[in-house]
Amino acid sequence: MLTEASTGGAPSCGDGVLQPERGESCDEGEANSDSGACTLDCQLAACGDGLVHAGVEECDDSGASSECDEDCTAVVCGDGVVNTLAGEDCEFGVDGQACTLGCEAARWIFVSSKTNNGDFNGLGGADEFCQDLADDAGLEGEFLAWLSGGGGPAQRFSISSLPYVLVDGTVVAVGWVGLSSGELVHAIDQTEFGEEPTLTEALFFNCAYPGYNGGIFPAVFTNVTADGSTQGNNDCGGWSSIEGYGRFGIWAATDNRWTSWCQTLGGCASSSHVYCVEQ
Ligand SMILES: [Ca+2]
Ligand SMILES: [Ca+2]
Ligand SMILES: [Ca+2]
Repeated sequence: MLTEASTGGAPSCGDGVLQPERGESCDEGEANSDSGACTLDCQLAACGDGLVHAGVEECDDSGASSECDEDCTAVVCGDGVVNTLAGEDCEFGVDGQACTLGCEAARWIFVSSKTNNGDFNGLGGADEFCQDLADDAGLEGEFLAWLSGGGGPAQRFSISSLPYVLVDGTVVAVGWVGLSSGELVHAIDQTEFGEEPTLTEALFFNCAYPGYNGGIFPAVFTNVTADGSTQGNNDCGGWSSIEGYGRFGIWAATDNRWTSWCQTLGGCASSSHVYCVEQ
């Protein structure tokens, strides 16, 4: 072991002798380096000390910066670490919060995995139906059903400028403006679990959609026009009856048929989906 006697000089950082009383937490002598395990100040390298420990740290800006995360890794969208200084709102797949794959804050939208006939116990029951499904799937937020009743979503929903995303992060529309434009970026074709919704079987007279026939369609209860307003009275008696007319959208569609496709007598007795939208 080296001692003061063997090195000859006064105790110092860099003499290769650990002197805690001098505030040293290490001393590797000439091997001390600001890019090594022991710094020139005789301190053990640490994330947050502002020095980059080569081979261990990717960066170190003494905390998060626009180019470095707090954990001394480079900023990457998708690494699970939210760095707001680098422009990240969120990280996809973290904490059940809606987020685009580009780390931009978003709102969830999905097709209910469960189906129900036109009797949801009223519009409020349909909203609860959506909220329960979102909660069970671990999706954060307040959810309402894309249905009309005393006004459509244009009247019922909070108007957001954030992208609406599916559970896998796919953007279907950018903000309310996109959602009510009659043209989606991508079909709303996933449930709250990211699965393909089932088809609806009903007495769809005079209703057609390419690729489907035989009275079985990728249908969703709506009674909502493409701009988010109420579409007539085809709302299964205020979503509280299995009788009367029901109006549907097509979850496979990106044009205005996604919400406004076909109405049918008897549709309210069929078991179908609703779109659920985070507010
Ligand atoms: Ca020393
Ligand atoms: Ca460091
Ligand atoms: Ca990140």
